[in-house]
Amino acid sequence: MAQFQEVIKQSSLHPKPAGLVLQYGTAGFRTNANQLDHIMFRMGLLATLRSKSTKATIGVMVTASHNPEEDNGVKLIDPMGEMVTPAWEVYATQLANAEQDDLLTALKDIIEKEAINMNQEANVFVGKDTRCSSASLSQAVLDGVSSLAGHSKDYGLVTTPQLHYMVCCQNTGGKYGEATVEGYYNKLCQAFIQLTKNASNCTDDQKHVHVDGANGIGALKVREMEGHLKKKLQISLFNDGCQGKLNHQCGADFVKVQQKPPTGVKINPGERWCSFDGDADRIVYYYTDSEGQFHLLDGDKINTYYIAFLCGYTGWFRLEDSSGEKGQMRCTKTGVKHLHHAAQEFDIGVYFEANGHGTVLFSKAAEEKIQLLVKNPNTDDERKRAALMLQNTINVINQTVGDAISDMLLIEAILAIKGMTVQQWDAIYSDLPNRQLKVKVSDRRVIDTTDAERRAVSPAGLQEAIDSLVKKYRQARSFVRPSGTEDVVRVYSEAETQESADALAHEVSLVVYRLAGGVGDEPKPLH
Ligand code: G16
Repeated sequence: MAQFQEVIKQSSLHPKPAGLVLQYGTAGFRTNANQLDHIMFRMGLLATLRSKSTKATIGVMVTASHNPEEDNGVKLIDPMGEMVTPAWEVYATQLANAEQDDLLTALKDIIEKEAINMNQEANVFVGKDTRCSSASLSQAVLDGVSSLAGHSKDYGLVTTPQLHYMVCCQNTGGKYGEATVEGYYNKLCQAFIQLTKNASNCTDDQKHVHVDGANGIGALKVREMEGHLKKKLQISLFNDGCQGKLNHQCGADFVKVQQKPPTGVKINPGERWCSFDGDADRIVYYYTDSEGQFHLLDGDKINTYYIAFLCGYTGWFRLEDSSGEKGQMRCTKTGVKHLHHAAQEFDIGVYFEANGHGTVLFSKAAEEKIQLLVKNPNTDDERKRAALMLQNTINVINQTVGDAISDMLLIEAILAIKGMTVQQWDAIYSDLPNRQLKVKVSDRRVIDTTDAERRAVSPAGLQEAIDSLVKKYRQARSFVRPSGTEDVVRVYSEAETQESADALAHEVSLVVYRLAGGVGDEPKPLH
């Protein structure tokens, strides 16, 4: 067919290495950048089909997030700014793995299954992170879009959450905001300034935060945003990409997993620090105390802090669910896409992964109720103040996905409003000592889990072995799961002391190594 001639021509410039098979993981395709050119071209094709099918703008972000600089990857964004729906993840894998001669058949298969009208217009927004490989890979996405006669807008260097935001703004006709980077800064920063304007308890010292930008796109974007904050927040930026390597010995993943500050920075007691990851969709906070002890405030601490803050204002609105309960907890498997959907079921859904990826969702009904209270002249002063506080909170938050910049602004605003130090926030509860390790195995898919990845169902004997190891330690738990972004199995353990948590993590790693086909040397003890 004539309409596919351009696809045939262009795809020969982005050929698939024969036999290469890649899976759409937790957050898209991710592997060494050298293997991704054909994937990018094909994701450009798929995004164009998705756009025709939904009659809406679709996003394609070129990034491998927290992975090393040599890797790259792609995340597909659906019309409301959420991750692409699971049925299309399956299409993504099929299209990515079709051999060169079978590409058109795979494409037509999707068109047929989804009954796509090929005369429908298509619009795709494309963004990329700062990796060297991102420029040519995002060009491959654009080639894919144009070969199916789709329209594209290239946002160039943006954070992943910024691209999610643009897609949502575009598809809501501007109701969510203006689909420009400038519009994003204006919306978030104005809301931050409003939120903090009556924060009289806040000292100048408290308006100062230190940011580790992971040598990535987040650093560039914090620099761009600073002016919009009108000196209401002072930001000292480290790992801004001028010298260091992306995610290397720095960034949210390094700080969370290693439980130490980024290498090469000096943290004075009392200073408040945060780290972004490589595409700025995760954030963790930390500080050191007067004894030089490092303290981490991860996604769990941010989650509980948000909930405590919101509960202080939502009491006015009776936003309990139909069973009359005020709050409910839900656990899902790893991946913000799972958390996001669970959170959508609530009036206010707060979700975070411990790695610092999370946000807050407000239902339409909740937002309308809040707006009505703000506008209603009969609302008494106390209620109006609470409603305004919530309205500004909504505007600081990027509801489409976890966003390090937006989360940082909200956390800073809450600290200012409450006149709290990071130490006081940390003191709300104590984490049990814990440890995360990874084990290389020949095929991570041999590990299968259930109960939101808290129990392993295969290989046989693994869960029983974990259970008996856990019994050896006080207050202990341990979980294993295949990574969705790297070729490894992740091991988590916690216990009453750090020594116990470390010993348990090591013993569980050994079991994984032996039962799940470990490769390379056996895991060594941590001490
Ligand atoms: C992606 C997902 C996160 C998830 C992480 C897990 O993060 O977006 O929700 O927590 O993968 O990775 P793994 O399974 O390897 O631990 P990101 O920030 O890398 O896109």
